[in-house]
Amino acid sequence: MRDIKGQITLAIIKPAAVARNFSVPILSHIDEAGFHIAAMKMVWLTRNEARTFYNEHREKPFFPELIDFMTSGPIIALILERPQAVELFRNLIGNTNPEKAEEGTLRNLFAESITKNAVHGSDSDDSAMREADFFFARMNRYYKHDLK
Ligand code: 3AN
Repeated sequence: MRDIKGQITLAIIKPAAVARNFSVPILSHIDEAGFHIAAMKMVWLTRNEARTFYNEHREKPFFPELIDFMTSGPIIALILERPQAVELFRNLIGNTNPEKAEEGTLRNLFAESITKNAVHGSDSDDSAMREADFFFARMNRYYKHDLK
């Protein structure tokens, strides 16, 4: 398997964005920004799964609301690949708070609120590897072959 650390990020299209049929427009933006979709699936997280995924936030006041929201409907999880994937995807999604997200960013275009903020993107290469493994436990299967 080639070394994918530093080349991938884990993205999630969150429940409200999926429910409002924003998935395809969001995927178009991701494609136009030059990311390769290495893996993709729609899943409805259990509360325990959501708690595990967001474990670092368990003490935060917004944690219960975050878990309620992230388990309110199906989500789309993606492994996105390109050089500098983490940083460039964070730029594409914009600030956590959609009111502060720059014009043209995914959260500016598709988010409703700081909780219902449309899209998740890993915040570091280590997080990307951990989060990709969370959703795609056998992710090495997606990387058997080099991309052309
Ligand atoms: P980001 O997703 O921009 O990296 P984090 O990791 O700080 O933001 O927070 C994870 C998620 O928790 C956010 N995407 C958002 O849904 C929620 N969140 C963060 N801060 C708040 C807040 N102050 N109030 C409500 N929800 C929040």
